[in-house]
Amino acid sequence: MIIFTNDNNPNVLKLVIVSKVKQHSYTVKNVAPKDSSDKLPFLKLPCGTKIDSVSAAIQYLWSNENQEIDIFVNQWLEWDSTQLQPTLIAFGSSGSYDNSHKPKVWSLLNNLNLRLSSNKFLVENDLTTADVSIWVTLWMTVAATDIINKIQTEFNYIEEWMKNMEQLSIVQETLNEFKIERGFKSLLSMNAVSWFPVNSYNYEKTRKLTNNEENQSNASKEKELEIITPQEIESIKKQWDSPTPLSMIQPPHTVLPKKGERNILITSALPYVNNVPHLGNIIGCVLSADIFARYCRQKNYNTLYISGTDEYGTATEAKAFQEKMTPKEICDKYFDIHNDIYRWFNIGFDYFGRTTTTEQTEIVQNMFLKIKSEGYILTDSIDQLFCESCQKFLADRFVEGLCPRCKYPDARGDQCDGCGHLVNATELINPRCKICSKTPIIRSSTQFFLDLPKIESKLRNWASEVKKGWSSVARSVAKPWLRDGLKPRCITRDLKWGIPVPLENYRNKVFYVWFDAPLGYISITKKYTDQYEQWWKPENDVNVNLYQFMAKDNVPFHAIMFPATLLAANQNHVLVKHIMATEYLNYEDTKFSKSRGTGVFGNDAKETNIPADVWRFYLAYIRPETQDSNFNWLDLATKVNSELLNTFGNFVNRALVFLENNFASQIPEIKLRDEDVNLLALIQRELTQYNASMEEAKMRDALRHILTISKLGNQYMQSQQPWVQIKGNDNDKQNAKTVIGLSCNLVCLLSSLIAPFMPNISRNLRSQLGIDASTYGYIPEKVSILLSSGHKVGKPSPLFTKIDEKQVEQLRIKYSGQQQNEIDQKSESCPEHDISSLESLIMKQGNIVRELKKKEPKTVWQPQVKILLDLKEKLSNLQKKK
Ligand code: B3M
Ligand code: ZN
Repeated sequence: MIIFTNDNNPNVLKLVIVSKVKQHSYTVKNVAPKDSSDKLPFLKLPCGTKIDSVSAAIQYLWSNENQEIDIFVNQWLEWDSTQLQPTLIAFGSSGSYDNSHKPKVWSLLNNLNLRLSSNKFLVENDLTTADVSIWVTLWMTVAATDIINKIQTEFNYIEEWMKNMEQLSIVQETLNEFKIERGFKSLLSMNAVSWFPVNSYNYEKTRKLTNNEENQSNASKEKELEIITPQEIESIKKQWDSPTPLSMIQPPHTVLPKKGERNILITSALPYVNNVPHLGNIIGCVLSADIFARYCRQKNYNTLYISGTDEYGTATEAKAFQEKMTPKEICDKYFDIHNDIYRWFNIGFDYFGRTTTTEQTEIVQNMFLKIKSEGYILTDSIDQLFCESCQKFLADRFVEGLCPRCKYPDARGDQCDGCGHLVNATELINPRCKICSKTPIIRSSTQFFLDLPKIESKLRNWASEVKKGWSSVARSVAKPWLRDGLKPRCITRDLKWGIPVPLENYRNKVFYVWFDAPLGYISITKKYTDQYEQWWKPENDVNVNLYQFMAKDNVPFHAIMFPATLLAANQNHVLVKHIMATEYLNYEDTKFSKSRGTGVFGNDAKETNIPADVWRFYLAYIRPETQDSNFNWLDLATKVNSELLNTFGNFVNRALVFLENNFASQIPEIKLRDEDVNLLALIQRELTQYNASMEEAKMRDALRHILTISKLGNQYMQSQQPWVQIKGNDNDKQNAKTVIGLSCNLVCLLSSLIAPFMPNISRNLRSQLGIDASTYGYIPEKVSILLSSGHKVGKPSPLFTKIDEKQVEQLRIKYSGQQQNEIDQKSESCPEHDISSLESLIMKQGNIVRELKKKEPKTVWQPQVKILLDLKEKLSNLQKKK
């Protein structure tokens, strides 16, 4: 385990002390705040997972058996991170103590003292993480003499507890090791990197800074604090009461693009029917596209979301062969499987179709003839592997052999699982037919080619214009294709399962699946509406924006081949503007594998008892947007419990319950004070960034902004304490009204912002809010009043249930697979990184060498020996690394 921290950050002590108490081995690494995109300190587990909430990390390290104790410990940890630390930071992080914060500090200390008056430790009579956490916060940050005096004179229980804590030998040892400077410096270090958005607690101070010339000259101080500008304040004051915001329009039965409006056409890659999709497939395309589509609909854009199954090609034939069914039966079976899974995940396609339709055949054949008439089709004779014993040409997937690059013995005819490179079936060494295991021969036949070199300059011009709208993965995959020049691409095959080539003498050939599949987007749209051409060939003055979601291995086909096809047809088709490609999702640091039973597949998800919305949340949270990411069960539990339950759910529930108990569920009158306006200014920032992220389909970021809004809301309630104010004088009472009215308005905003991610939760929340739950609400640009005073709210109830760590551990075991025993069959793991598969490769290669040596001359077996030696060297390198 590695603990990352910045210099002099006392929070690191919490992690270290708890690690020591629980005897974990760990190392500590120092990083500068500017070099870390994560909050500091954070804990990095051996599996690579980072836990960047100090509270969550120490709980993880402690992992208590007793659930009941956990709840109280949780409360105190939350108290530390949402109250004590922020208050102390506000009190001292500007480099001097600000007395105006003292009353708040006293009141917090008073709570703590009261608690300790009846217990030796915070929870029961045993040391817990709560003691460690709160003690570190207090001891490190409180160096002001008047606080120390106050503790000594008035808060004796705290004093005694602090002494006890300090005398623990582990604590002594850790303090000696770290020598962290107490007081201002600690506060500053925490302030620079802390978990909570500190600006909300500094806003009063910030205002003073902007107004005060003297302070303004102190540039370094200003950098520490985020300044809310007078313009921001002004805008909030203006926009808050502005007339009723727009509402979400229910889309018509058939959505068509309109002139002068924003028209968004969304596709997600069409999954093959040879598999059950796993979580990585789901977030890679259909779910990402769905979140985006839902957002677009909540913006009142004319939005059409199309997908379906990709049913032709050898993937289907291979599966049919394996399952002893006809290709058609396989398609029907797997169409239903995919369809059911996506429905369960609440993927709201406008149409989920298939490619084996008459519409598809017609569109593909016409497209081919049109391209041919435009002069973009070539013929050439190509070599293919032909199995004489099966009497058929072997599709790429029906041959295996030795990879010409890395010598992996079971490379497929299209790609090598050993080195990942594309392979030409005819280049395989010692090829064998997968059906009968005999050695195929090379036979040539005539095929049709798309003349990519001829269309290249048009394609390049188009790409240079639009590729700024592609995700970074998409750009980097497409780049070498455009840079290195294109070659003619074969688009037909000698197979049976496919769309026949519509030319006399060629009727026994079919189109290559990657030629027909992307045209599926168009034919599926035709299934949705016979006016499909309005989307795909819009009138000149109608602007259609095409967004295509996919995993990165599909990028070349969407960035090069499909646009080239459409350009060659010369019919003014809509070309993709936004290629939204994702990297890969790993499962518990390994690959998903159906054959090994590793990972959660679509049909497993519903059996876990975890609601679809929670799956959607977590998958969006870890979406591999810019780099490969990892699914981890413990992380799922932590994120759900801390972010959804303790942050989002807690804020929502607190606000609504308080309203119910104190105002008979009616929104009271809101009279904005400075602190309310400041809060709204911070919310406005998050909302602006949420919108910007969503427009670029950066959902992972957008989700973070939602959570920050609820964090700000929580902190606001915590610092304003409406439960105290409501008992005060008239002025206090009005403050309580404002605080709760405002909070409920934030809840209402959140109900819309969360809807693309968690549609069911959004509906539930909207009915609790007593607002129209038949729509998810319009997503506004500007923060303004959504629930005005007098609005009657419904009955509050908790939105989420806690995910129990024991349950999660069971699920982790359940889906961890039968491990290595299938690895020497066709391995999906990378043999170069895996000792046991390397060993099995070496064994196989050894057999090959021995066989060859029996009957072949040295010139034949020598290269195979070289391969064997290479493999052995790789193995020994790998073993050294371990
Ligand atoms: N069926 C590949 C895949 O599922 C392919 C995508 C087609 S998109 C037109 O990865
Ligand atoms: Zn290879």
